[in-house]
Amino acid sequence: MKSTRRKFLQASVISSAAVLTGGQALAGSIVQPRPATNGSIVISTWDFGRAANAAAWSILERKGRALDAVEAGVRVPEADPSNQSVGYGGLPDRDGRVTLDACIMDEFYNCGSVMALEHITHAISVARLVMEKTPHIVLAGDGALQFALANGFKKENLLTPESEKAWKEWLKRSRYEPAINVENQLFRKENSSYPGGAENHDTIGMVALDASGNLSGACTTSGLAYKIHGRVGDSPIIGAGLYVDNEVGAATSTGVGEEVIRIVGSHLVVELMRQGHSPEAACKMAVQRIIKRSPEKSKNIQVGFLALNKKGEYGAYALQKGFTYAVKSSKTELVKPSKSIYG
Ligand code: SD4
Repeated sequence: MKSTRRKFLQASVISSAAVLTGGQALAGSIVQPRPATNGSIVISTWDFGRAANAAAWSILERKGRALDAVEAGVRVPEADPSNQSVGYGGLPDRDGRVTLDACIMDEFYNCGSVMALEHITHAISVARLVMEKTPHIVLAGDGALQFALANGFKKENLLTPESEKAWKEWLKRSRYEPAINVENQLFRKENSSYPGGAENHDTIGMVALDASGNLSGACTTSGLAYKIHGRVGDSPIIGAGLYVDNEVGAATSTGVGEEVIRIVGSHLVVELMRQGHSPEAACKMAVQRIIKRSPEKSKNIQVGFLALNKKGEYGAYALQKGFTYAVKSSKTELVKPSKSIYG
């Protein structure tokens, strides 16, 4: 009787430990707690993140890997011609060329990136191949295109008639005014003819936590409209537009990339979470760092950060009102306005 009860107790210790460890074998009696196996969550930038999250969720709900989920997720806006800041249909540079920036990062600090890639809709999948098939992290320009073509991608024309029309309209004044999603009425009034200006379209950054408790992230964009040919923003730069540290959390950014690069924004957010700050507080502190450097300039540009920690807690913060983000888990599906410093 006694020995049966002991066996039962031993069995329950092992099975509850197995739950805690996600089913992995135990070493001695030390239990390493890991997040519950049903805690998958995906978050992404802007309203259109909702459709992207749905694609990511179809992988996460089957206990798939966060890396696969974020790649599948951001491919949705990449293929959507109505989204003029990502992939196919993205607004071109000032020479009329659509150049894409993207990066991806997994739970082992593996990462891959493409910069100024032309003619390929799914820049994120090329970035993943750079990560998985080369000893490098970044491929840029012609080299990135050659690599994509050598790996079976087909050359496409990414400039849609709508984006070409917007570019031709812009050429009439040719003024470079990178005003992204600034919900500033005065700015809107003064710049109403700036195509692709104060609209709710932007980079997609996505981070996810999977059923095994692992984090990954992806970020993809056509970058700032009418940029100088060859300009690269924060989005494909590991640590700036995206960072994942599987011990702590993951973060991504959107907005004027130059300001994000200067503070290595996404890495900063992750390090602030490591110090114990919540995702929202970490994002706010990164935004404040941008303001500290350029208090006047920061009033007329947009930058937003979005973060997820290892426990599945998330948060965002932006310079300006108007930044939204989408969340999907087994309990929630929503699009939320981010808090902001101004407005
Ligand atoms: C960049 N962060 O290239 C991007 C801009 C963006 O759509 O978010 N654009 O600077």
